[in-house]
Amino acid sequence: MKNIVILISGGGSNMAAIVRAARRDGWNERLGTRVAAVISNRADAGGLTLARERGIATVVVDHKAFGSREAFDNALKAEIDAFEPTLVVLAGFMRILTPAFVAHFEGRLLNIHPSLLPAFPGLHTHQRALDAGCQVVGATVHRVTPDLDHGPILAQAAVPVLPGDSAESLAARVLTQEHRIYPQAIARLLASHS
Ligand code: NHR
Ligand code: GAR
Repeated sequence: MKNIVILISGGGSNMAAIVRAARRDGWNERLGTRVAAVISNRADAGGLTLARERGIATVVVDHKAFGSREAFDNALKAEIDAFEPTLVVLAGFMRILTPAFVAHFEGRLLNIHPSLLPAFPGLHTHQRALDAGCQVVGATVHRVTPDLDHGPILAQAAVPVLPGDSAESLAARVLTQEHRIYPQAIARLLASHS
């Protein structure tokens, strides 16, 4: 069985989209894959409730309980390793990961970022795209490397910026596309593993 571990910090709608696709498209039967666990750095992440409702194991590793990024990453690494994952999927996970953590999971770490990379790495992407006058924005699925939001691109989707858009309305339009391309990219990767 190939295990997927999903890391979240918030609402978990991308996580839920992946779980939905896994069940709808029979990843268990077709790809020998299951979502084994959802891990959050925040105990109050809404996505934890969604995961529990779906019968998925959940773990909290609170970054505030650790004195350094290295200490947090080591604890997180141990919790993830317990599930022997084939893929570790960042889905709205908000902590920058250390080079040692990234090296440990090399080739197994993916992220979805809410911009058309290489434009707008980092935070507040939608406001920055509006401020720059972008007419097209989107989301990118990429491999995680030590260099933030700069890993090889696996999938992208574009959406238009419409008159009167705010960062919030743009984020919502992009998010619906994230829910489509992230499960697709993961399924494609898993199929190529077997
Ligand atoms: N880690 C590495 N090494 N490489 C990447 O490409 C990563 C990563 C960790 C997370 C997601 C990324 C995004 O898609 C991601 C990609 C958090 C921050 C950030 O500044 C930036 C980018 C991303 C995630 N985080 C602050 C920090 O100090 C905390 C912000 C908060 O807690 O709200 O870690 O956008
Ligand atoms: C998504 O738009 C994701 O791309 C973004 O946060 C949202 C999480 O939503 N990720 C980042 O900004 C990472 N820094 P979700 O929790 O509902 O999946």
